Amino acid sequence: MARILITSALPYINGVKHLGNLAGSMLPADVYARFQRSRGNSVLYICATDEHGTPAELAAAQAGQEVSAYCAEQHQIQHDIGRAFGLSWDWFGRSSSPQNRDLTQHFAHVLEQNGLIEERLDQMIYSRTDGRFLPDRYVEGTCPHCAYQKARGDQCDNCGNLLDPLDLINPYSAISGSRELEVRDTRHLYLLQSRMQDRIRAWVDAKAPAWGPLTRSIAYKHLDEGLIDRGITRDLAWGVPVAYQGVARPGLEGKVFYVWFDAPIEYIAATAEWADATGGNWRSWWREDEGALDVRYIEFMGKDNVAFHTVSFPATLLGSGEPWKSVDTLKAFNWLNWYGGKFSTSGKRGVFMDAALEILPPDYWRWYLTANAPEGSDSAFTWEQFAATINSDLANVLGNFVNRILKFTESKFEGVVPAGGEAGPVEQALYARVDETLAALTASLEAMEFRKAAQDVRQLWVIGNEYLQEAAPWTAIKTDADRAAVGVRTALNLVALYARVSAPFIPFAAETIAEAVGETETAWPSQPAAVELARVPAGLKVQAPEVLFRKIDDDQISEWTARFGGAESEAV
Ligand code: B3M
Ligand code: ZN
Repeated sequence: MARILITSALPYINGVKHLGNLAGSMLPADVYARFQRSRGNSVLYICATDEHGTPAELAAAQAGQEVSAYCAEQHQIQHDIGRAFGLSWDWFGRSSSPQNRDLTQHFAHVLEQNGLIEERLDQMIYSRTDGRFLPDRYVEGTCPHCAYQKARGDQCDNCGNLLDPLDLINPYSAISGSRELEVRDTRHLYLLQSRMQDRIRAWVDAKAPAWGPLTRSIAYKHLDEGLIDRGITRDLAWGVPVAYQGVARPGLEGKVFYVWFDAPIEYIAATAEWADATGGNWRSWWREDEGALDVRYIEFMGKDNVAFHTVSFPATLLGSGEPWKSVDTLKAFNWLNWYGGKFSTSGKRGVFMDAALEILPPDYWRWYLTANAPEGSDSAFTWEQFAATINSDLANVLGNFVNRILKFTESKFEGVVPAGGEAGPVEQALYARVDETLAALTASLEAMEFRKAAQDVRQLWVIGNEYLQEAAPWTAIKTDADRAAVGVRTALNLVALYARVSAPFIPFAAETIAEAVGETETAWPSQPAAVELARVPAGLKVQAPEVLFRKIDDDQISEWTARFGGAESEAV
């Protein structure tokens, strides 16, 4: 039994996430976690809300709430929606937890002891209008790399480059819009990444063979450009105080750590939150001197987060000189776009996780977003493609198969799995195809190739349809009762198999399908098809489920296009 630690990028606390966020981190992490659990492995899937920094402060201000109250409320909302999507986190923590405060302060402390943190007199943008410093997202302006006019102080959303607020051309305050900005002195801590260049490159060299091309290219781009020292504190009120064991660092009273310093540490701290709540042992997952040497650690995230996870977070972990577990496989995703443009909260473009569940059950989204995961390149959501995928894959291929054979069993065999007959050449041919496709599916999931995996599971459904077409028990029943019995029994066994192999993708429907044929086994199939397709016994009572998947019609497409925007709405 392998021990597999899974984390997905921590969603910012500033409001419900859109489908692009879900598709590029939490959903694939969940599919993978479910798959590995069903393989019998010991899986710990950890996520949390990222609650510090300017995104939290700005959103709370906009909502007219205290930051702490805002975060508590939004955390609960994100938690509940994630659960409604079937996200099977073992723990969904909060980066504002005491565990994260302690660990963040611990890391800063040991990094400083190791000579890797330096206090510097800094110049920061100060707004006279707002009466405060404007770190990171508090300042916006034109990107020096790509000329995008709404680049944020910490990163350009358009080209992805990390920025310093001082890099921005024509900066203005994100609070007041004021351009009355000046540069003032302020003291901050810097993590001396420049001194860790060789160590981090050696670490990347060792890990990169297990990464995909997207992750590798981003990691080496940053290494080749040369690592720069990074400010890890901010003039903000909300965050982890720059202190150690309750004592503020002299000269930096009232300041907090930078959100990107404490956020990845929350992967560890959320595991500690989980342990405190459940009695688990978090150190055995994270400390190589306490059992974590045999842990395989996999991170899921969008491409804009990769630099932080291949350079910055490793700098924290390696620089500590302590035996922390670091990532083995980093699975990065491109963007899911909305009709070729970006999702936009302010522009009301795109579907957000809460609205998605208002209009359709979670499995519809899970299936579409996995089958069209932005893996090799960006992918674009369109209602037309969404409807076509659901109607074809879920309603026609899977739903019809399940429904047809169960209805037939009800009408011709009183809902009881028929006895009699033996597998013949048609079944042998089916077994061979199932064996081959199941092996491909297992390999795709192991490799975290989610589009391919969705194609493979769909192919298994197709194979069932083709088998049923050929076995044609509705014809056989007129002349050969045994042949009809074998066909029906085999098809019902296919239904049971589908429940098991579809569960990582569409867990809710998979449960309904399993119940229909009395399948209680949830383990991933590991036996030859001849064995796996002989589990549902003759004599068992089965029952057709309520409609599994409803087709999406043109009226719905028009309605949703009007509600959520579509091709005709302006890109923002
Ligand atoms: N909250 C950014 C994002 O959601 C950030 C990820 C943190 S991962 C430690 O894209
Ligand atoms: Zn840019």
